[in-house]
Amino acid sequence: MNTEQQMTAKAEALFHKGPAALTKEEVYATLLAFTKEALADAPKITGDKKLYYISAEFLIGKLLSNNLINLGIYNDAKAFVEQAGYTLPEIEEIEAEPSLGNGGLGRLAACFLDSIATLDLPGDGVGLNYHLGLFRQQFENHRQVEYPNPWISSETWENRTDVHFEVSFKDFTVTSSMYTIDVAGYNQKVNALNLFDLDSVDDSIVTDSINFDKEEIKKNLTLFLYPDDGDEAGRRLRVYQQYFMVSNAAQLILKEMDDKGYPIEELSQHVVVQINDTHPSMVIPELIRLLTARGMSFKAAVKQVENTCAYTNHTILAEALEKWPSQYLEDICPQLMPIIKQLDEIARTRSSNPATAIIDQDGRVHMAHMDIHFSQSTNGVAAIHTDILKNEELHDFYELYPERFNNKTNGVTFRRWLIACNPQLTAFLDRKIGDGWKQNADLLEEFESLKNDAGVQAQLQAIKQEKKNELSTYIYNHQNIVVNPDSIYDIQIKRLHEYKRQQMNALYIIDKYLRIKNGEIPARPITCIFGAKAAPAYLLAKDIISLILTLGDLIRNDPEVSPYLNVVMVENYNVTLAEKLIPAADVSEQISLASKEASGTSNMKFMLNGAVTLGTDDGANVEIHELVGDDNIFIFGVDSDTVINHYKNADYSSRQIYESDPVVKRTVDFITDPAMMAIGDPEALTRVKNDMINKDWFMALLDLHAYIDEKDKCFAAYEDRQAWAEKMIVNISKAGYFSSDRTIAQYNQDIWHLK
Ligand code: 26R
Repeated sequence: MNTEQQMTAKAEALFHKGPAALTKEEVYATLLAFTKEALADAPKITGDKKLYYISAEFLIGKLLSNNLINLGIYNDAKAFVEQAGYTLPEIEEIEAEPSLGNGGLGRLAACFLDSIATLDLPGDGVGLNYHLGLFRQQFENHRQVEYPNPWISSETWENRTDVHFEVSFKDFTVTSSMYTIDVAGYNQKVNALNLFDLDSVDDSIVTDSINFDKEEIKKNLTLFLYPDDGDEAGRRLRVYQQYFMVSNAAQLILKEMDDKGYPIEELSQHVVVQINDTHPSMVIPELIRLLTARGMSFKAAVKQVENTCAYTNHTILAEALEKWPSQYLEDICPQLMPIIKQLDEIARTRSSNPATAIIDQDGRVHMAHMDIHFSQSTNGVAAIHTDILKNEELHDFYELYPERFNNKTNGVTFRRWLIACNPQLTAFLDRKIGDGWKQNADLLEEFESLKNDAGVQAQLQAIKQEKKNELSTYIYNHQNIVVNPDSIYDIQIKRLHEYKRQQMNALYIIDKYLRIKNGEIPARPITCIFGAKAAPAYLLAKDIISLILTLGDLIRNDPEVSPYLNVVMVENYNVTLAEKLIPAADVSEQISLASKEASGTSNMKFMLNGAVTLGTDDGANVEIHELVGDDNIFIFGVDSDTVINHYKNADYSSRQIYESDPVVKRTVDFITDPAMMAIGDPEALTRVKNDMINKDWFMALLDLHAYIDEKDKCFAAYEDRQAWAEKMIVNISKAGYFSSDRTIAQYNQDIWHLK
């Protein structure tokens, strides 16, 4: 029997009918069962040393297509589905997207698992099995409203295991359960993503929207990803989650050491722990605690753990650098405090600089400080970010441990972000340069030699058009908004945060609107597309969503402007939507305030799919800029040194810009124009405007002029269709560097040393 016949046989066994009689749901259930069995039968990746990638987030996205591709049975499944009278995209719609991440950090962890398995490296993910994950976003009256997002059903990729650990909190002890999702590499071998949970967690305690009793830990521990930390109870719940995660991780590590017969004295020879931002940092004292409980001396345990752990920093935003009051730890996991105090003493013997202490004078525990002192490696996620860590944010630590600091520029898996989401471009590349690039992404460079080939240019543009048509249909079907497929698709998709400056994009749109009203008609219609969730407690971020939704409505209802300009915010932006948006983009908006975006990863996905970046010299944009050259990217704005100096000197005044620059003034004032106030939420609009004038912490007004000019230049460049196609080709051909296979090879070479 060939694979397609085996799938048919599976359907017959499950549903007692032939393919033609199957419902969509039955086709999905058949493929899920078939693929899970194939995963269970696939060889496990093994080795003398194993990586544990501990992360509070794994934003894995839907798994069906990804698994079919990596197992090499995509075409068989496609034939099976078509025999049943459906298409694969229709079947994929049945699958619920696991919502186990917020954004970049979680999605990076998912790309990494794919590449770790693909490179045949033994490495498992360890995290939490959030029942409701990140909230589902709905728009109501031009506002974001949050709803629970239950994603676990009987039809799941998860396997419940018989692994259980006891985790003791101050007042009670719980027993965990481990669920495993198989992670297949492109070589058809598998690692695991291990997600811990608590059987007593009760989804029914969620009352209205996403509110729940934060005190009932046994019922709420793994309910949500990062519960709202706007209040004290929310912050404490986060500490409960983090300790639960790392205690399970540490116990799993030691159990697997035991199972393999390795003595714990050899921990660092057989285990490497990558700490993904500071959320898993307590794994350091927890491992030390467990090792000493088994008889190892404190000194030896510290040495083993220090040699085993490595830490990745993903942001320089002060509010994201976790500092837990020691009272929280005393109240939740008091067994760690004596260890953390001793680590603080050791740190103080290594440096007398109070800025590098673990426990500060206010009794707060600085998680990143503990990571840097007690691990082998601290890395940033793009060259400029690592430089800022070394020279500014973590400079005192860099002086203490220069050899520990290193850069690992992020990457993305091309299996999901090209092969799965853009089969048309994949097939075209295969025809033009062969398919070796799927194993060795650097081979995409060969595409560059075709950049002047008119036939290649035309075919590439035809593929882009097809993806734009698909997106336009999707948006119409789901949000009832008509998007002109002949317009330029300008896309900004990422979490809503002031530093990412969606508000500056909105100001461009206002400026364009006013110019069109004034008779300045663009050469071609423009569609500005946004996708973003705002943290439920982040009021200003929600207000910016409100601004964008209001603008969209205003413009669509203005017949003078709507033929030329459209503004669409897609609802409930997630991985699945990103897979539809990215292949359809002409322009990739990467406009963070220089120095603030550690790397960005959508910038890489867009480039790989032939979009041209409009951005600041920030994060990985800097490296994209270097690779594609000035002619194939649109860069604007003040540089990171200028920004850092403004902060140091505290000399930035948005009000000064607002009052002295008439273009800025009329754009900002329009936010509360009567026409806007009549449609939108007047309070939200007023707050956004007032913040821009009086605070503008991320300097949107400083860069607004440069942004408007560069964006207009970019849209004008689009009109030279041949030159634009060349830019697309150069971007695709230089994207190989941003394969997460490259990133993971570097982690392994410099930090992990597996095989
Ligand atoms: C502590 C809490 C408030 C918190 C803050 C920030 C929780 C989670 C975050 C997410 C941060 C750490 C994040 O997602 N950072 C992103 O990591 C990506 C992967 O490295 C980068 O590409 C991206 O630039 C960065 O913002």
